[in-house]
Amino acid sequence: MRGRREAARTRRLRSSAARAGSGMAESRPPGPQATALIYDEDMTRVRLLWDDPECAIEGPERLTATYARLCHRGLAQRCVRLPAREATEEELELVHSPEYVAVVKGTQTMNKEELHNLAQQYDAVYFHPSTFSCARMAVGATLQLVDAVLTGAVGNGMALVRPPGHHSQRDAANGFCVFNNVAIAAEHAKRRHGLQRVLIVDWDIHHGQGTQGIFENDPSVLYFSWHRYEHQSFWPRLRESDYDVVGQGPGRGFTVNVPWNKVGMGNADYVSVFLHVLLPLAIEFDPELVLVSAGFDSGIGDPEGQMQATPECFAHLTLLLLPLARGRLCAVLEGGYHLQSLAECVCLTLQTLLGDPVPALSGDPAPCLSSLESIQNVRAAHAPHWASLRHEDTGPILTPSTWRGDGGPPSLGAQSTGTADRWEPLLDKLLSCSPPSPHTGIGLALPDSASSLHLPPAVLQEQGLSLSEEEAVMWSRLDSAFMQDQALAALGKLLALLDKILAGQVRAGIAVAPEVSAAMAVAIRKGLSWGAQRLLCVAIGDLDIPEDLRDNGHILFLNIGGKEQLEAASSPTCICLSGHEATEPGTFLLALTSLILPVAYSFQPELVLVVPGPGCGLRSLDMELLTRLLQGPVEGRMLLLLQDAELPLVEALAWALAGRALSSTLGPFFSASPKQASAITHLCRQRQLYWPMLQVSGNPGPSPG
Ligand code: Q9C
Ligand code: ZN
Repeated sequence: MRGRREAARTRRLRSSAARAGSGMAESRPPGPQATALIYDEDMTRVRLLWDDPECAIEGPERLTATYARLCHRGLAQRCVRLPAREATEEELELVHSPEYVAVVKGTQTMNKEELHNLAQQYDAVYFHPSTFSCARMAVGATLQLVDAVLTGAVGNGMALVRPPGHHSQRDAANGFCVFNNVAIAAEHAKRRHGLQRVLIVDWDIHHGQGTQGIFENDPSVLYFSWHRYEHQSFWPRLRESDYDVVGQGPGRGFTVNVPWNKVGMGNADYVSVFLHVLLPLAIEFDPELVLVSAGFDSGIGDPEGQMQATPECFAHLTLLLLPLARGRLCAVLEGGYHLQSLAECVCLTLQTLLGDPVPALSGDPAPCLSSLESIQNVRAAHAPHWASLRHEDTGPILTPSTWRGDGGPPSLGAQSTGTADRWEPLLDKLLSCSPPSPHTGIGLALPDSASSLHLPPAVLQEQGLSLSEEEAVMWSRLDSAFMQDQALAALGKLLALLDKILAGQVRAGIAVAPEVSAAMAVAIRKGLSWGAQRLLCVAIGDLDIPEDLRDNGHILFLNIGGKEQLEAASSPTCICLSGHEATEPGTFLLALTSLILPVAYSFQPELVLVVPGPGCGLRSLDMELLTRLLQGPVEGRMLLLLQDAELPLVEALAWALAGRALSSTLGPFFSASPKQASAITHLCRQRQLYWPMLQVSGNPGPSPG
């Protein structure tokens, strides 16, 4: 009997698998879900005319190689193409002085010697007769992108521009930068579109001291930058790049600097800084627009950065930013000097903007001691300015970043320094592998009564057969007398859907069941019987994991907002933040960034189950957010289990699984109650030895047990 059902299930599964894969590479028409790409060959005209090893790395092939790869991957074709334009002088003067604009304008008619002489007046800059036109176009391209996003013509986008902008100051060119593209765009968003809060995320490996200087007094622009610093020995070697420089006057707290004091920082270091520093502040700030100073010299292989973040890391960084400002994100190219690494990193960023699931993050999920010190220090420096950090006893600052002793602090190390060629063998491997071919198909297991939903494309509706009573007893371990026909039908569909997810035929799905705790136990047993080694179950509300599934080493159970469970305190695989206050917006957001996501990134699950159970007090927006972000650590393989009563959530969550922006902004900000905040802090400290991404300081945590 069971055999025949199984066979029938498999047949259905094969035929629908083909359907699930279709129709996913189509470009979207302009609209709030579309992604814009701006690229104009004119910006390849500017190039170095004389011998200068320092400037030679900033050449036209940076753009041509990147654009070629975007086309080769089929990514450029999926974007809405917007024309670039040259910014007006009035627009340049939103940030720059008329005198400086006139100086740059003068380069159009200069000869080589005059260009060279002018360049000597600045640090790490060259000029070309096309510099003025290209630099105006870099600004104009950025403004076109911002206008398209702010008018709703597109949802997000990227501008591939040269020259870069973030080192450029009101009166000076610097570090290959002529006009400050992103700073002008932020000013334009404020003045022309009336925005009150703009977030600038500068993930280039150099400090955007130009941008910082322009907005240091301005509380309407939150500027975040991480940068290679090495205790002030790395270019541009400025005291004002350190973590204790936080802005001035009304702008105090709105400049956030994360110095990297070692090279070799990798994926775990970058994601940790986003989770523990940038996101809490950005959520509290509640931006209306996110501008990314997207330099990829922070990527592996770059000769300037000497860091180790792989291209997928930029997919994760992008994913983590997309919930802000309802996804209104504009990425604008800054640095990036290893052509292959640059091109690949841009691909991963754009792919994420397009809503594709993010690939797994490789490498050790533990941040290094040096990055933990930076995290601790910047959190301590900002605790006075941000409610989301205030509850922390952030502890004393360990070592000032400017500390310079003999040979530096004792081996706190990220991996030791290496030359660019040391990475070449690894890089070739990393960059040559075929592009990820994401299964974007979503499956739904809904009651027959559910109909007329507005669902994303490539959704398949599961038709699985009802379970027999014997099967139901086997999977649920419950007496079948409690099982109604409806429940048997729901479990049958759930198992069929989970089969497809486990087999990789569908990436993610949603199942609705009348008894969600029984469904949860069934799904976990199914995952285990399939051979899952790491299964993360995030249960919200009053849900408990059956005795026989506890502590078997393959399941990590995270319960938010449930009843107090004393036994859980001693189990390493059971993490409970109890009490219904835990699902209030402020507390939940804090738990998400400081507990749920760090645990998930540390655990590296093969499958995530998300189960809003009885008494789940989460707003539907928070469910969307959880759905979107928890896909990061699991390559999108997620099954949501919903109670019948939650059926109205299906549409929004199906879109969240399919990669769409949140349906509204996260704001206004609520802060967690001090009691809840300290409960979260306590849990994080207690578990940080098992789950290293929970760490926020260089101090060792308590020993387990
Ligand atoms: N050896 C951008 O990435 N040279 N500018 C530093 C250190 C200047 C970088 C020399 C680097 C400028 C946009
Ligand atoms: Zn740079």
